[in-house]
Amino acid sequence: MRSRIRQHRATRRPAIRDGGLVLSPHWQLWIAENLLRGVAPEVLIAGLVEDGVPALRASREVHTVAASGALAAGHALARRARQLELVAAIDREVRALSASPRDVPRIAPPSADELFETYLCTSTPVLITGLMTDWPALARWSPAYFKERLGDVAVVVTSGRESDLDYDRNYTRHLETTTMARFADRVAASGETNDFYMVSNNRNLEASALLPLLDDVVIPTDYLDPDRLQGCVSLWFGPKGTLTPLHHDTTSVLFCQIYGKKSFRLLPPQETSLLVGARDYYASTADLREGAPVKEIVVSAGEALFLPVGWWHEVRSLEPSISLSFTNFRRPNRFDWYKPGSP
Ligand SMILES: O=C(O)CCC(=O)C(=O)O
Repeated sequence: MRSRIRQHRATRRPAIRDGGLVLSPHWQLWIAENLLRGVAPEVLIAGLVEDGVPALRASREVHTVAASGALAAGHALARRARQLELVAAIDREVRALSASPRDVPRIAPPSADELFETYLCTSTPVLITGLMTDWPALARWSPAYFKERLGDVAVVVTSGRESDLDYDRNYTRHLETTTMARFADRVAASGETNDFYMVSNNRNLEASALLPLLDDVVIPTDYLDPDRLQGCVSLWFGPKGTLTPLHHDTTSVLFCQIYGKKSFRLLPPQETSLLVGARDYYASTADLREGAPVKEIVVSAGEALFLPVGWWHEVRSLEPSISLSFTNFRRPNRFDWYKPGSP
């Protein structure tokens, strides 16, 4: 039973005032949290006594917290949290029954119905091979091609990322305007680095100057609505070594790799409670408990990863890389309210 008690180190010993015991707020929180976790009052009283609080006083404190209105309100929320934890646990156990729980299935292009019914509606990531065989971009795109075709175009990139641990969340502090020629040269000349990267948030495809690039792309119109490209397609261009930290989006994404390779680490939305350090849309793989059901996959040029909304993903480029990501699905795809990392 004691193992269910969350151990708090008291910052100071309980203080005695006016002849009555008034425990520090730290201790009161300890009592309240453990009562909400279902620990019996007697166990908490015994814990306090063990720490030197006289038995009568310990009993009075525990029973006062137990009878408080705030705790009654907390009980309903704690019950709801326990239900959600159980839902996550059953989901985890059922997924673990899969013959290869860590794998992302690799399939030939599914019909739109199959993509939406089998993968979107069950929240299952899937790697689609052969979707892009007729894209001219596959044969053409490279840093040299971008320089030659669009060298004079002004682009926005992120730079100076390595001096900031929180570079992705703080991307507005790292904006730099350059030309496509200068950026392509930088990518071609650099070795492995995470210091500069053209990312989705740079919104370069929202300016008309880069739109001719989309002439090299054959939009899979069964899945995506070609009339809703504006604001729904993003360009990622950078050297080997870029790292997009663990985060989730509020849309599903069709991630198309055109040049180079990237590795993905994926964690289902149901496992968000494993990411104790999650803030806003971001978390860190350093937060991941050992044994967390992370899926890993390498996406090579010509392959597309369908990532259902809410899945946490961390993305590392294994080579100089160019990718496009699309969100204009022919199914509702705005889940802006989904913010499990909010305080
Ligand atoms: O390619 C990357 O670095 C990140 C891609 C990503 O996070 C996305 O498309 O949602």
